[in-house]
Amino acid sequence: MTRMVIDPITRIEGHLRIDTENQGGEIVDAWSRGEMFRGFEAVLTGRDPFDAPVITQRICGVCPVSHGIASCEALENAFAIEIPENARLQRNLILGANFIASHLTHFYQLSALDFIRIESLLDYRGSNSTLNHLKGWAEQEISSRKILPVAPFLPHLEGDYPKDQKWNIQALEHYLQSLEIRKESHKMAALFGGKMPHTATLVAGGVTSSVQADVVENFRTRLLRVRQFVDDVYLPDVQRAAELFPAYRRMGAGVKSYLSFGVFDENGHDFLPSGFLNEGQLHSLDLSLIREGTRYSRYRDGAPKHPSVGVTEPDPEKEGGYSWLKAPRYGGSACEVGPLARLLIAAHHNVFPLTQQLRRLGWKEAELNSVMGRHLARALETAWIARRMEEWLDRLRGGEATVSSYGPSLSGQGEGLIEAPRGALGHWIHVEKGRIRRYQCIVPSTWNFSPAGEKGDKGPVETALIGTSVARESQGLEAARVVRSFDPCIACAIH
Ligand code: NFE
Repeated sequence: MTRMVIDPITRIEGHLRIDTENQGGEIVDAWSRGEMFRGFEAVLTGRDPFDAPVITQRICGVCPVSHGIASCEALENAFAIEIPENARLQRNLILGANFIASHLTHFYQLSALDFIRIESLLDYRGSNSTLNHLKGWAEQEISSRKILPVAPFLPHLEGDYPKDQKWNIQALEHYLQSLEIRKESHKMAALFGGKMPHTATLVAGGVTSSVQADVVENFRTRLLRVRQFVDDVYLPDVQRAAELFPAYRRMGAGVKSYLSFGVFDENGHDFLPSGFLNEGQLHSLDLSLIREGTRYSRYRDGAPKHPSVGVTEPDPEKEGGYSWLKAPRYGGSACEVGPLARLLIAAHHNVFPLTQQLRRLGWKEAELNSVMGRHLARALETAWIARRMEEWLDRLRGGEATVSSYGPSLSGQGEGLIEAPRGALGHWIHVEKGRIRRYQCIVPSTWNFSPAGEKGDKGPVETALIGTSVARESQGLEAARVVRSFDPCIACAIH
């Protein structure tokens, strides 16, 4: 038995360490360890509740929109505030643009380098000036220090990269192009959000930006360009990666329990619906079944709690505590959340044509529970949302309200449940005498990267790692590929 430690896991958001025990070149046990505590719940306590959407957006620069909307919804739920249709649509558009930016960044900047042979840069003969610049840099590095690769394609673990030169070069070109497209989607979010990454317009009661025809058309033009890239480049690139790495259509299978809170409110129902999918059976959500435990977390112990009564009391030296993440469970089950969960649940609701899409692409549904399955689900979801965004644009009404008025409220309790790019996100607020008495968040990566639960049951990523073959234990590339397929954000997960 050997111990493998990857610390830090790079090309992710936040501070994650993975420990595994390996036997015969295969992972037989795994520990997911979130490494940095910040304490947003403590920051929020005692403050004006209407500051929460501003403060909670600072949990993360990748998915701030989801935190902002979840926080607004928690306040609206606590104080019975209705929002106008224009606000609902603008929130969908800001969030949709953020989903696109997040998913593109995850594939190209964070994950694709796991599947590209960077040395191919030395044979580049094309006219892309940035790639030629990087090639020159790589040649210098090789002659002086004998090392490759070069920034920004770092760090790069040794392993089984493809020999297909066309793929390697094209993927590097797309890496650079995607930065431009990501910028477009950021600008789209800023058109209604005021600025990005942390928007200025999300408030309890709606969105403070009015609907202007030139802004709508500006958004539409950028959306067209983004859609073209997603359909013609991103989705085919994911397909090609899956062809080049067929073993990863089996590797990294997770817990087979999927959770979604539902997202993109279309006047009472969600475009991507909520649900709990367990062993192929879809159940409607019962939020009272959520508990967060801390048995193996660096927090003071106690029975697992519903987030409406949750507490966050750090205990850095706790015996047995190996992560700063808590351990959320739904009805006692560890759940995978994120694009794969959303698409499977949407397919079970018959609102996403998964079977047709998979047939078109040559996939079997059973292959989705894998590293490549998660990448494919993310790309399919991006295309699906981007298409729907045109309809949300069409439904905006100039001259009509975007925010509702409401009187001051001094007490209440509420929850805001939404999907962030990485999965199910919940904010729970308790207000007393005009101040926040308690605030708790359960965040997508907390579900996915959870440490063991009360009974020692492993979290979703820990489960997905077990059974993974590792060719070079000093590198751990295969484990890193499994981990990155979940798109970790440990800044969010610990908050
Ligand atoms: Ni920091 Fe986030 C998303 C949220 S994370 S990126 O998506 O909420 O797990």
